[in-house]
Amino acid sequence: MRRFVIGDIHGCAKALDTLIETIHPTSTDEIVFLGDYIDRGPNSRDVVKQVIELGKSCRTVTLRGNHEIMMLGVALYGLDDKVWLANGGNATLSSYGGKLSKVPDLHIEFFRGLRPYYEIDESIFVHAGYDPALEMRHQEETTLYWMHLPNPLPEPHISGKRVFVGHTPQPSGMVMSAEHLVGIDTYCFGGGYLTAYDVTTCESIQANRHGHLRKAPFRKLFEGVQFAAKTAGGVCRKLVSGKQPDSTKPVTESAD
Ligand SMILES: [Mn+2]
Repeated sequence: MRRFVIGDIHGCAKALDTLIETIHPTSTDEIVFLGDYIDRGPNSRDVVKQVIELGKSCRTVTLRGNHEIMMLGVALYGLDDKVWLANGGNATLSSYGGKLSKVPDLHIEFFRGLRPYYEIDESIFVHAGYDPALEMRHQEETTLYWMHLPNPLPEPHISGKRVFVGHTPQPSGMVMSAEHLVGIDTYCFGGGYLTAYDVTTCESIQANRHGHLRKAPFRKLFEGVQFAAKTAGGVCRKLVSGKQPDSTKPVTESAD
C-alpha cells in the first residue's frame, strides 16, 4: 500500500483533481487529508464531492480544519457568520449556490464526521499543530486546529513520531520538511501549490490551482527531500530518483 497526505485544499478543485489523477490510487492505498477543504478558493463544493467520492475507491482519512469548524458553527449552531464569511466562507457559500440551506446533507455529514487527528505507528497527522509534551488525546483544540507553527519550530512530539501538519502556509510553495515535522500547506489558493506527500518515499507531487502539475523547481524540491532523508535517520525508505510524476495533463508553469 501507499500512503499519501494532502494539505489544505481551500476550494482548489482542479488541483485536487490533478493530484488524484496523478496518484491514481488503488483500493489498498490510503490518502490522509489534513483539513481545510473549503473557503477562499473557487469550488469548495466540488472539493468535498471529490473527497467523498474518493472514499469509495481507496482508503481515506479525513481530518478537520479550522475552516470546517467555522462553517459548521454557522450552519448547525447559529454562530454569527461574519468571521467565517470574512475568512473565505463567502466563496464556499457561492459554490453551494449562495445559501447554506443548499449544502447537501451528505456534505454536512462529511463535515460532522471529520477527525481531530490520526496517529499510526510512525506518524501523526493533524491540521495545525501539537504540544510536544502532551499525548495527542490530551491536546487542546486551539492547538489542533488553530495554532500556527512558531519559529523556532516545536520540539519533536513526546511519542517520537513524525508529525504532518497543514494550516501554516508556506508562501514559497515548498514543503517545510524537518526530521520530526513536515508542513505541507503549500498555499494553493494564494498562488502556490496543493501538495500530496508520499509518507514512505518522501516524494511530493504538486499541482497549482489551475490543475497544472509543478514543473520547474522539482530539482530543488528533491534536494530538500534528500537533506531531510539524511537527517531523518531512515525515515525515507526510498530516496527519490529525480523523475517527474507521470501525468496525461500538460506540465506547464502558469504565471497567473
Ligand atoms: Mn487552517
